Amino acid sequence: MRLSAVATFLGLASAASAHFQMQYPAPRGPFVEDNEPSFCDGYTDAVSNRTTFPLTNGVIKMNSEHPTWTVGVVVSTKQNPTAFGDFNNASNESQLAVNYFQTTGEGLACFNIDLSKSGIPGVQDGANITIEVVYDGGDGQLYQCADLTLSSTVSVPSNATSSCKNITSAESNTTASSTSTSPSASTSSTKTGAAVGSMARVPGVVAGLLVLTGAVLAL
Ligand SMILES: *[C@@H]1O[C@H](CO)[C@@H](O)[C@H](O)[C@H]1NC(C)=O
Ligand SMILES: *[C@@H]1O[C@H](CO)[C@@H](O)[C@H](O)[C@H]1NC(C)=O
Ligand SMILES: *[C@@H]1O[C@H](CO)[C@@H](O)[C@H](O)[C@H]1NC(C)=O
Ligand SMILES: *[C@@H]1O[C@H](CO)[C@@H](O)[C@H](O)[C@H]1NC(C)=O
Ligand SMILES: *[C@@H]1O[C@H](CO)[C@@H](O)[C@H](O)[C@H]1NC(C)=O
Ligand SMILES: *[C@@H]1O[C@H](CO)[C@@H](O)[C@H](O)[C@H]1NC(C)=O
Ligand SMILES: *[C@@H]1O[C@H](CO)[C@@H](O)[C@H](O)[C@H]1NC(C)=O
Ligand SMILES: [Cu+2]
Repeated sequence: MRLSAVATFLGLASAASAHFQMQYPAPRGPFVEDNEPSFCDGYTDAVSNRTTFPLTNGVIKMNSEHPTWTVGVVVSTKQNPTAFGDFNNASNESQLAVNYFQTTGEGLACFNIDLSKSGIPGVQDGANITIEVVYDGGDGQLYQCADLTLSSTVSVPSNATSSCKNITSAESNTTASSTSTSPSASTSSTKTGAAVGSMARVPGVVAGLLVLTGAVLAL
């Protein structure tokens, strides 16, 4: 009984610690793991220290803690988007700048985002926009936001993309933003695999569990 309680706790702990962190552009505030299933990782309001971000040839850098994941990027042109609906257009459909795509691999990943090709009204040089990265690694949709001022003269700082794996196979999907799909629908089949993967990544925990099992049996 004690063992099953410990196993349950460990299961919850390993699931909760496997999320993603946007590293460039900087999110609204420091990553808060428990809030990531909430709008903008729990940061409800836009910040005033916006990142000046390239209108063309932008890049998102992030760290994935799940082995198989789906990601997409939606855009709000409001000065202070405070809810999911602020990322929708007049037809209440999400304004995609990077269409959802699935990829594999944990660790640092970079992908291109060309906002000038998004076709979203108001996305232009000098505009304040907010991007929301929507990620699903098998334990539900997770969100991080960055408040930006777009510029046609800046480019991505070279240190922003250092040591990340280029996963720009998604690029072919960027222009097809009209075919928006729900990320949860495309990843529901990966949930089991992700859960197995996150346990397999913590041999210390598994070893500890075996030691504990041995201890319980010895009593
Ligand atoms: C804005 O300031 C906050 C608080 O100092 C910081 O956490 C955040 O990273 C900054 N954002 C940018 C884009 O510099
Ligand atoms: C963009 O936002 C900043 C504060 O974050 C504000 O000072 C500035 O006036 C805004 N620019 C536009 C074009 O709305
Ligand atoms: C707009 O879509 C969101 C989901 O993205 C939904 O929650 C909301 O009720 C919709 N609003 C209207 C006015 O249809
Ligand atoms: C890049 O370097 C600048 C300082 O030159 C620093 O403020 C920023 O955090 C760095 N960005 C990354 C993604 O390491
Ligand atoms: C990733 O690869 C694509 C295609 O080779 C290239 O166009 C893009 O600039 C690369 N992005 C980064 C961040 O290195
Ligand atoms: C493009 O997006 C669709 C779903 O919208 C996905 O099934 C497909 O795998 C994606 N292709 C690439 C190359 O990412
Ligand atoms: C909203 O976005 C959808 C999907 O991109 C598009 O088909 C629709 O025309 C847009 N509606 C408006 C009013 O811009
Ligand atoms: Cu997770």
